[in-house]
Amino acid sequence: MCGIVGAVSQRNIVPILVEGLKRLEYRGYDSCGVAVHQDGGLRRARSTSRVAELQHQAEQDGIAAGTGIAHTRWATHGAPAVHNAHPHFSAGPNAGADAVGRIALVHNGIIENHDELRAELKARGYVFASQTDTEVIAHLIDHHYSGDLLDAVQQALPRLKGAYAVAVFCRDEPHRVVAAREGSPLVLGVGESENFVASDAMALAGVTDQIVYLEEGDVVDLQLGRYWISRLDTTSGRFITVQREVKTVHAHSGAAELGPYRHYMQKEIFEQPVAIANTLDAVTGISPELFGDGAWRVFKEVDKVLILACGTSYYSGSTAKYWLESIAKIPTSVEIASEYRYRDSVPDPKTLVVTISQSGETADTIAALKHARAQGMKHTLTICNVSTSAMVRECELAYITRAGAEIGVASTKAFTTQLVGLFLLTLALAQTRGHLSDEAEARHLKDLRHLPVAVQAVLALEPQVIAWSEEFARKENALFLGRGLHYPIALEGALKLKEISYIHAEAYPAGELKHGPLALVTAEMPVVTVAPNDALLEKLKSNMQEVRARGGQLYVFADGDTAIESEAGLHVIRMPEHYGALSPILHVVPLQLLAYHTACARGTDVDKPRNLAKSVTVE
Ligand code: HGA
Repeated sequence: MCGIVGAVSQRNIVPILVEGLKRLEYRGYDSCGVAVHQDGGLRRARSTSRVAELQHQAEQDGIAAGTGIAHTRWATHGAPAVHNAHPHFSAGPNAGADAVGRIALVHNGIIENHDELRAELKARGYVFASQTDTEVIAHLIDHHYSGDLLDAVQQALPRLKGAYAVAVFCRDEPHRVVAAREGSPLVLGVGESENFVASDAMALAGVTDQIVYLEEGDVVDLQLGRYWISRLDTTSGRFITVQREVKTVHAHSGAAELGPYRHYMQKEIFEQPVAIANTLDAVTGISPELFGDGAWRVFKEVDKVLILACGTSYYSGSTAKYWLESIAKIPTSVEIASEYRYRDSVPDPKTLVVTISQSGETADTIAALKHARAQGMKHTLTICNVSTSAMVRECELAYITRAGAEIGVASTKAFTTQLVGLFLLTLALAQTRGHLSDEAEARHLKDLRHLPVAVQAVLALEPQVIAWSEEFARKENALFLGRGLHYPIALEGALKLKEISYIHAEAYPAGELKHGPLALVTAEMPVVTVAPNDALLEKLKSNMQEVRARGGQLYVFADGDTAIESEAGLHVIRMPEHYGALSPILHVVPLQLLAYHTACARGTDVDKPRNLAKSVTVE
């Protein structure tokens, strides 16, 4: 979600800005824009269409210059409309209706005190052209401007409450962009006699690999071939210059090739064997050190696990709870990050706080992590797919999944590799706590190593799933059932279906059926059932009977040896093998395929489902 790219150069940077936006496009957005310093003033193009259309518009209007900023917006305040798209301009209270503007600004995040600031600025004579919270920042900087943009930004920022990454330039200073972050990601890209900012290093792939990860509260002043980073020193109340390490980052391009696939989501589902193999690549045995230096000491100190996550990551955490309690015998709770961060909870310093995030930039999860730490829980670990992300930098320990760039908004390979990371965590905690014999370790490792082959065999079920998806595409509702370890898999299957096909889907632990949702079951209701051959199989079969007795249509993903056979109203796809504790990693794959092919049959925008965005960097 939300992309920022900015540059100060001597060459025309519009192609770089547009290309940067394209690399971030997969994250989802509803409008986009670019502004440059040209012919002594500010010029911009904005669109509620795709970045390609913005590019066309900018070319047609002859927008070309060496200093500029660009943005993809995912609206939080104000409708997705051209007048709300960034960059926003401020022209000062007495500029008059024809004034072209003095300050240009793009923003990711949310300004919580925008109402108060808007009232204040209106009273000073500022006229608002949008309904966004962002516009107050542009006017506020304009209000403080008296010839030095950095100074104006530094004066304005302490007035803002909420989260932001901003990039701004001024009509009166042609070769300067000032950017700042607090709660939203931002990097500085250092080039040869030119400098860049972006909300993700991926936007600068091919432009520069010299990256500074700006820290919370950093303000960067970019000029031609020079930059300074400053931050507020709370003791003196002044901004002081700080040094940050420049890292060489080989950021992958977001524009990965689709190859033979129709959509990135399909490609990513099929990449899972490789993603899992890569995630396990460095694992030669189980040890706490897989999670970083000092992990053994931390694992010895903790006697509880608290998992914090959102969306699909919450379901990988929910699956891990079953593993952690049954294998590592450690009490585990899983909380939705946006709930945990605001509720009164009972902190326990002997808790290992585990955050899960594909991007490592999920705003709610980062805030929940900080909340846990502020409550005295200092032991933190993240399972994350981006080694350079804020989450990895914030946590004491980490396991980096190697899923590669995930472009489709609906997460697939990030989920299964998270499960691999969480299973390794379970084994490492079990070992530290004396619950992992050498024999059990060897058995689990063997199963883990065989996983890519096992997932490949499940992917071969695609033609059978396609046949079902034709039926599903005609439905408006679906129920998903699972039990135990596979209940979170049912939840994930329902989430996938609703995200991309827009079919209303609910998941229940199968034993709950008779306590309410059975009332929904008719011949029109497809009931997807995850049926591994585990200790709960007989119970699950009884739950399936409850559905059959009410005329419901069952679609069952059954392990080979479950003796569940197809009959009228009972459709079965047989899974190639039963996989014990790791079975959820196999069982989620056909559910991903079902959602994908159902969405294709309904003709939705699979990789960019409506209203959703990738890496949710706003609260
Ligand atoms: N709150 C601002 C910016 C939202 C955002 O980060 N978009 O990418 C708005 O609604 O415009």
